[in-house]
Amino acid sequence: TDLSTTIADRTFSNCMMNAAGVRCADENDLNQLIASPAGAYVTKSATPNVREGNPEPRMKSLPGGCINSMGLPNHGLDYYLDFVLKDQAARPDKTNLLSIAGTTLEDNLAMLHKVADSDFNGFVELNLSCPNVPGKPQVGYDFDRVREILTQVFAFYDKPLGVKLPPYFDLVHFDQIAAVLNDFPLTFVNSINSVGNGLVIDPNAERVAIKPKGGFGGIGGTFIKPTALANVRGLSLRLKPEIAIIGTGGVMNGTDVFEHILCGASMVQVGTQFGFEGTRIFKRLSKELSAIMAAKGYQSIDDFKGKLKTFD
Ligand code: FMN
Repeated sequence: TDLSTTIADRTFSNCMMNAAGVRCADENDLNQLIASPAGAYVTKSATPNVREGNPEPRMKSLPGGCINSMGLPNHGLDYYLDFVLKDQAARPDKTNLLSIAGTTLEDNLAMLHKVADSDFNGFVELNLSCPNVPGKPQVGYDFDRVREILTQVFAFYDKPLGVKLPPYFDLVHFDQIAAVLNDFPLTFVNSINSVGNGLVIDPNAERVAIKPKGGFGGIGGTFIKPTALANVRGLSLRLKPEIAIIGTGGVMNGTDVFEHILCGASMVQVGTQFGFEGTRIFKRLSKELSAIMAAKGYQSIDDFKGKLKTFD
């Protein structure tokens, strides 16, 4: 079976990759992804300068999921831009993703100017959904602000760019965000980031599980799959066809990848479970997805992408 996928004019040998923030923060992590069967990698969301992130404990693993409030610890844009440029020179036929997450519009514009002025020709993933910067709102929940940011970005940025979105929970919000996104030449949207501001507690200690923000944090893993699928499906039904969808959230096994693609994803990212298993997960997921496709007689992901059935 053929697990390759295409976004815009770029072909990826495998439709699975890591999700930003998990095992992609330094050269060692990224080189492991390069050596794996993943179809691409995305770098840890970068800010203009190095950030240490929030105090520990800032992440807690749970059976099948996790809560985190990392606070964007990263090496700063220059580090990741340098890495992707060197990789691009070594493997010019590969497309990878550079995630950026300014905590202000000015930071995002400054970083995008730097990327625009560089030789980077991969995809930028603009993270509009950082729930873990104390005191800052999630841009993705402010539709006018999203429009303002994208207006300023596309005024000068003309390389392939996508946005990483938080989850939406109301069908009217799907309509509203899609109406904004459809007005811009986006290459992709990535849905979803962590489900924001969950609370995990330790009943024995009668205490929260992580230190930042009084214990509130983003939820990932199996808990969030129905929300992720709803967002991939909801956006896939509303976005113009030129905007590809990257499906993220709750992927543990090949069936989960299959379901994301049925909902309309062209590429599927794995966060929490990739954190648990490391790069060998891509071999397992590929095997599991291939087995499902073979049993159903599907040769390529286009045979079932977006073809979810309803009762109507
Ligand atoms: N998403 C980003 O866009 N940028 C980040 O820097 C980022 N950091 C994360 C750090 C951790 C420890 C985790 C668990 C998630 C992070 N995420 C970040 C969100 C993931 O990319 C992903 O959208 C989310 O975890 C849902 O996928 P999952 O259910 O496979 O974990």
